[in-house]
Amino acid sequence: SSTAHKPRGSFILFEGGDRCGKTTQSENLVKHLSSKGVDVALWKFPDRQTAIGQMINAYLQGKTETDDAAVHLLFSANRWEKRESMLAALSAGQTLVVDRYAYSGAAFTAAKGIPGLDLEWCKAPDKGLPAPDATIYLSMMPEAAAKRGGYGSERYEKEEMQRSVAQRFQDLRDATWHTLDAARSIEAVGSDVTRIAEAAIEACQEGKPLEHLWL
Ligand code: Z5A
Repeated sequence: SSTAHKPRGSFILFEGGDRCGKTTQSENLVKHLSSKGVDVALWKFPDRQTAIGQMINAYLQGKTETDDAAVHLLFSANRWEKRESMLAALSAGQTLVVDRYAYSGAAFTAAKGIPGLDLEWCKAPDKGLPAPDATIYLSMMPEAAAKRGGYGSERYEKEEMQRSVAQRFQDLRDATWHTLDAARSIEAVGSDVTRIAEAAIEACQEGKPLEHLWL
């Protein structure tokens, strides 16, 4: 009868502009950690499966027009609706590798430059969400990212918007932040990612508490 408490999982977040390699790196990281016996799951925001996520999906695909403030709050609600299962997984010892989160939320809306919707306004609805233990920002010039097969056809996939988003991301840097040069090879970026993730997992095993975002 062991009373040993299983350490919590770590919350490892990928952020960055379009085509910077978040999907590639997050999938590779999950494969690597699984092969080492780490209990790990891959999450992605927006979660397009929920009712709110379907509204976001229609907006991103240009099928609906939604007020910019309203859609910002939908992206935030899409994180809040996942909060309980996120906390449950982490406290059960599962590490979560997450592709985009509230930093994308704030950066994309603030990048639109709409009066009133400044960075502080954009951050407000996400205050208090579970905070990442490590944020891996895949940094890349939008012109270089565009060469990776060109941008897709979704709403924000335009070079000028991506440049503005990159500036807002810089304003959001915090203590969890690790900036990686994402223009390098998949392997070179991946070995930095592995090092950062393993350090974050170890810190959680040693008792690092989960924090609340932007409080
Ligand atoms: N958004 C928002 O407004 N508010 C919010 O709160 C949230 C999001 C959460 C949808 O996001 C949009 O929602 C997004 C932000 C906004 N708009 N934009 N832009 P998404 O995550 O669903 O979509 P995405 O960010 O555009 O993902 P993506 O296009 O799939 O990009 P990626 O995951 O970063 O890249 P990738 O698929 O790994 O790689 C792209 C290509 O490059 C692919 O062919 C790879 O094989 C290749 N690649 C990857 N790494 C390399 C290296 N190192 N060298 C060469 N080639 C590479």
